[in-house]
Amino acid sequence: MAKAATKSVRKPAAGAAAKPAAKKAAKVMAKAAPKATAKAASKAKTKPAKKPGVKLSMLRPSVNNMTVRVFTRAAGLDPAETDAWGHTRSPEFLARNPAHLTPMIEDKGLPRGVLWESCAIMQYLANKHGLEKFYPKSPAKRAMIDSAMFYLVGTLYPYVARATYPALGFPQYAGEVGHSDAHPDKKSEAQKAAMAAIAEPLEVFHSFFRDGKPFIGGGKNPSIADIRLAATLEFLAVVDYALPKWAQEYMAAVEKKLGKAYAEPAGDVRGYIAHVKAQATA
Ligand SMILES: N[C@@H](CCC(=O)N[C@@H](CS)C(=O)NCC(=O)O)C(=O)O
Repeated sequence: MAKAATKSVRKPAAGAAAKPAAKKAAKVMAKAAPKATAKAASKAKTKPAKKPGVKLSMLRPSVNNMTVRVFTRAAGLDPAETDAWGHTRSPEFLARNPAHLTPMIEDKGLPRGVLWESCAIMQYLANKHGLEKFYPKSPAKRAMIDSAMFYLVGTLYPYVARATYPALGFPQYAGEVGHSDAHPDKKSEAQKAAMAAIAEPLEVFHSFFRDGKPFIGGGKNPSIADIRLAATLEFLAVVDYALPKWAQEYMAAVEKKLGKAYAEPAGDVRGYIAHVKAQATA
């Protein structure tokens, strides 16, 4: 999402919808607690300390943000999230982050105190906390993850943005037909061309990067590149893009492996898509 998107669209209702279920779950947990044995309690005490929390500024409907929200949860980094909706161009935000982009993390160890770009954030946090499960250390394996992520951000994502942003109500990038005063037919043509162009890079992720394995990089678990890809594909639901069977199964496999860490942030994106679709048909 770019530019004034934060002003032109409303917040999704997904968070609110998820609350009763969370309350119910908390109740069930509280009921079960007294049954825990002393043995279990002492075991819990010896559990390794939780990794420090990550200060994250984010926008709920965005898949760029969903990427880091999923990763921090899956990695047990306990994100302390601030909703930046409507604040990304405030003088305070711009003073720290002149690119006005989210996701953005704050960390004293960083030369400028903040870091944006979803992939750079995941790489930094994985490096800092030694999370090899998500970002393998071997240079060759790591290079494949990096290549997949650069290819996604540089090639696949612009097509996804041009195909979905008009339906999402997000502004298009300057210099593109969607951003111009062109006739709506021309804009629709451009949107359809972008949608048609998605198939090729998508297939590259399947045939080259996955290469018959469940996940990019060949591991048993989703890597940071898988989180980035699965989150990106979530947006395509807004234009009813017919994902190939492998991609549907792949997204389900990423979600199954990551569980709530994936489902919770995905719920915000899906809730927003349901909201804009309902508005379009109303
Ligand atoms: N390539 C970046 C894209 C970040 C981006 O476009 N962020 C948008 C939300 S999707 C944003 O924060 N826009 C607010 C603004 O520009 O004011 C990433 O992967 O993090």
